[in-house]
Amino acid sequence: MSRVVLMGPPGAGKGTQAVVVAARLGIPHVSTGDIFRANVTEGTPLGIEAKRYMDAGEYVPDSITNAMVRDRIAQPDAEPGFLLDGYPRTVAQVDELAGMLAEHGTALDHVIELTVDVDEVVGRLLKRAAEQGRSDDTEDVVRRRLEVYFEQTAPLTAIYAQQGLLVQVDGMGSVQDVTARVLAALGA
Ligand code: B4P
Repeated sequence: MSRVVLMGPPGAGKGTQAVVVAARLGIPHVSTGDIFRANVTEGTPLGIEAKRYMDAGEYVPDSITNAMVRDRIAQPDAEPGFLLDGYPRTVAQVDELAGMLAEHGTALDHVIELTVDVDEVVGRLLKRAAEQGRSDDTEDVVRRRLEVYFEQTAPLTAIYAQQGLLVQVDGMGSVQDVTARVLAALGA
């Protein structure tokens, strides 16, 4: 059983690694960013609300995000475990997640933080902007996303370190090299 959180700044490679690692562990990949984007594409009320924040580089409010994750991890496929990609991102989300898991009589097993230089993440996101045109990958929005990350999400690593859950993994280098490091950190 594995309940894993994958953290790191925007562009650290969370989504890229999460797909491969979740498949390898045989657990669902739960990406709050992907769920928001699917709702934006479908034009749901959740998507319309989330898009306002995402396009500005801001976080979607905790109340919306927490309710969405609560529903997702209550699905039967998440019972044996899950890989959370991009959640939690705020202290309130950390507390909410711990509460949700306690209700199921479980807790997190691993928190992996991908560490990458700021210049590298900006370069990766601007490259993706050129290739895929994601509306939150413009230079101004990328800079704002990084500011929000350092203000609101970077402090979470101290919380998980204190709980003895945090393992930092070097996110520089090729996708394959980073995958090997993440799997080694998980003992997989
Ligand atoms: P996310 O979808 O989580 O976006 P992200 O932080 O940019 O990471 P992503 O997974 O897409 O990128 P990756 O690093 O894999 O969030 C988007 C927005 O949703 C947030 O800004 C926020 O508004 C909202 N949101 C999501 N979760 C939320 C929450 N919990 N609370 C509130 N709001 C929330 O990859 C980036 C690029 O790098 C890709 O092009 C990839 O190909 C490339 N890359 C990856 N690894 C590489 C490597 N080793 N070498 C070279 N390139 C690499």
